[in-house]
Amino acid sequence: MTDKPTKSDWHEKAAKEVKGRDLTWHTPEGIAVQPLYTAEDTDGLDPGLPGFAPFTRGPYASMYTGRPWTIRQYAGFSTAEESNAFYRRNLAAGQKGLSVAFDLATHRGYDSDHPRVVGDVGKAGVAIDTVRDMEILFDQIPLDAMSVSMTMNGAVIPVMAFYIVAAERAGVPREKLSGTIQNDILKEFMVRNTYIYPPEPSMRIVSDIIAYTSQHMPRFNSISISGYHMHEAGATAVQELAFTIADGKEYAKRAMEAGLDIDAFAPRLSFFWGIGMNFFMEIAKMRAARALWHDVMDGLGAQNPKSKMLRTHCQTSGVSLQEQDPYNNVIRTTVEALAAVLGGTQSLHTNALDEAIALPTDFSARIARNTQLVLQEETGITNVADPLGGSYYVESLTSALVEEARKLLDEVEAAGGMTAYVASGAPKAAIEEAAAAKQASVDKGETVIVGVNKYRRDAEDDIDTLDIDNHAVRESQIARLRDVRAGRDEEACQAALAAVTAGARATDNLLALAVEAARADATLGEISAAMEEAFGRYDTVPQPVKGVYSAAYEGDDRYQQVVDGVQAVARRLEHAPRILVAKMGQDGHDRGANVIASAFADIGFEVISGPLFQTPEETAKMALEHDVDAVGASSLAAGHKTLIPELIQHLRDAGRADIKVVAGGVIPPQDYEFLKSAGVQGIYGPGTNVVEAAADLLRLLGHNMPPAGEEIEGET
Ligand code: MLC
Ligand code: 5AD
Repeated sequence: MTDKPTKSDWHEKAAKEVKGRDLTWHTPEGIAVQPLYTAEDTDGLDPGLPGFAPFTRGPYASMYTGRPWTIRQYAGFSTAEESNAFYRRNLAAGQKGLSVAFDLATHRGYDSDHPRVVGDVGKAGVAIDTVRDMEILFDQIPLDAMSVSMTMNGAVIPVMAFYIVAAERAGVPREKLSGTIQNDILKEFMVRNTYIYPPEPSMRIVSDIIAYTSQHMPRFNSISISGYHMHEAGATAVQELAFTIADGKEYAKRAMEAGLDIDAFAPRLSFFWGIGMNFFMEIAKMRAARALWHDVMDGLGAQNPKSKMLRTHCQTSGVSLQEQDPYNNVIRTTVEALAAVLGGTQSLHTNALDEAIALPTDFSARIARNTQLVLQEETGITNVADPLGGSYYVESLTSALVEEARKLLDEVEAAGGMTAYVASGAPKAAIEEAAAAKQASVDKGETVIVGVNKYRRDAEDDIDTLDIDNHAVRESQIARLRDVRAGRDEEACQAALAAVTAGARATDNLLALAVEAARADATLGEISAAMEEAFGRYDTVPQPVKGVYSAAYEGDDRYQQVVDGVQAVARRLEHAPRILVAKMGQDGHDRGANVIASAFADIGFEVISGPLFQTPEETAKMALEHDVDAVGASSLAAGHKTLIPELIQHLRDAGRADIKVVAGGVIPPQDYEFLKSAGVQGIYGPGTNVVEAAADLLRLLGHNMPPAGEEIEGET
């Protein structure tokens, strides 16, 4: 009888099979994943049991055997009437919880009639200006039985107030409301960008909400501490874990400093992860998060086990989905949803297949929802709690992530906690660096995306997409605003708004004051402005990272060809070609703009990064001031048809039709002709190779740039 083979026997045999090739996989997290895991790797690792500290294996003992995760699809568009109808259709078809997506005007505290938001009303979410809108949004939906998540951070005070007052008018007292408010401002300053006020008053708003809900709304989760947006911005799993857990710790500490008992609010803190294609990494991330959070809360002195038990929502990754060959997105979302579920999520949103093009249609929303229904009702996955528990690989990876995240958590702690760390700009820069490295790896084909940088089709099929007539939505919102303002007791309303401003200057609970203002029919813009009077509005200028692209492309011929092209154009123009990377409207998704800005700067362009939230007029003015050769407008929130033509008009009016305008981001192919006839000279959708986009811009600037793989025929 031969001896039982050992791990080193395996290594020897495998090495022979692959002729000595190194099989270690170095992940973006800096973890060296081995080609095989055995019991040796989990020696000394004990993940415990589901429902017991440190909850690595899940917050509940029975997990999905007792109750499956909540199918909670994030949705909202157009008017409250249209979104309400969409919600009710979805609930009838098997969705279990609601999740409201607000438009960007609402996020940023502007009523629909504000001149800065003309391109944004009703576009990326539903427009909510008044309690009346909120009542319509939940018409015939029983708020004492339905849990409702609201993704709101900037204008969180008026939105919570409207929700409470709308429920009250429907006969449901606030004590009975169950759901979640996102209320996570730190990640807004890092990656999502829908802040309104400066960091300090913003942090106070978070605490005020935690205080109010812990006192009056026992079933309501006061916050959804979100890693999702970091994930989407390009963060590694370790960054997402560490920064999110550190955010949570910061909120808990603030609430304690405000005099709250940790066990009075901590059981209602909840989390939110983004789930991408790195299957086992994502599962391990969710398990590691629970263990890390347990220890953080333990360290802060929590006694109640529920205070230390991390419950989470997950959303499959938007950036992992592609415009090219979009049915592949169904496959990606299924794999990601499976990871979320095997990681033990409490609630899940699955993205629609048209994610990279537009908001979901009834059709794409159905497929997305059914992805979860099939997992829940056809696969048997729900019959065992934490089915991957004890997997050598998963347990090892979980433990490696805990270890790596702890190092980063220590760094945050050494910097004085997350508010200070965010203010230093360090986490944003680290995430942007990871994003640029990832983009370079995709552009070089090292990271494969099927149908995009490999197996690309010659032609794409058309798919139906949702288009929203934002002019019509804006008109109807303006009419309702007029109605509400005409019907209210103006004196009482102004008094309530003055009380909000006074309370903001003092230390009164802002949500309690806003509930009074909402009862007096103050609008979202008015309540936000009342606080802005005390707090001011916050602005930042993007600072793209440098050198990541050039480093990743060192020695690459095509890259060098484009760099040479830029230099040739520079000789002709007698200056480096100047490009303004612009973000117009209230769309704060700046990953794409930042990646473009850092790559183009590395390639040799002079890049001016415009601030977020510009009007087309402001962008045109900036283009003229800097005398740029081109403007690249990045749009991910559907404002492109309104904002970009307006920009071009302003440039023409100023006699500068020669400035090239190109567009990038989430732009449906159906809109390409419209934009081109409006004067847009290049359109770069998701999946664009950044180096090729630069080559294309050189062509627009009159340079004889050959296609990839060909020699230059002679300089212009
Ligand atoms: C659950 N329960 C169980 C159980 N499982 N009881 C016994 N045995 C089990 N196995 C109980 C729970 O205790 C709870 O009751 C109730 O059932 C509901 O379960 P839950 O786990 O609390 O689920 P849910 O209500 O769905 O809440 C999940 C959550 C919450 C805690 C993660 O915060 C949530 O729903 N978040 C969603 C956030 C969201 O949708 N965000 C969208 C972001 S989109 P009790 O009595 O304890 O309450 C976005 C995009 C963008 O951000 O950028 O715009
Ligand atoms: N409806 C549905 N999904 C949306 N998302 C954003 N806005 C909406 C909306 N109004 C999803 C997309 C996006 C992520 C942030 O949330 O998947 O990538």
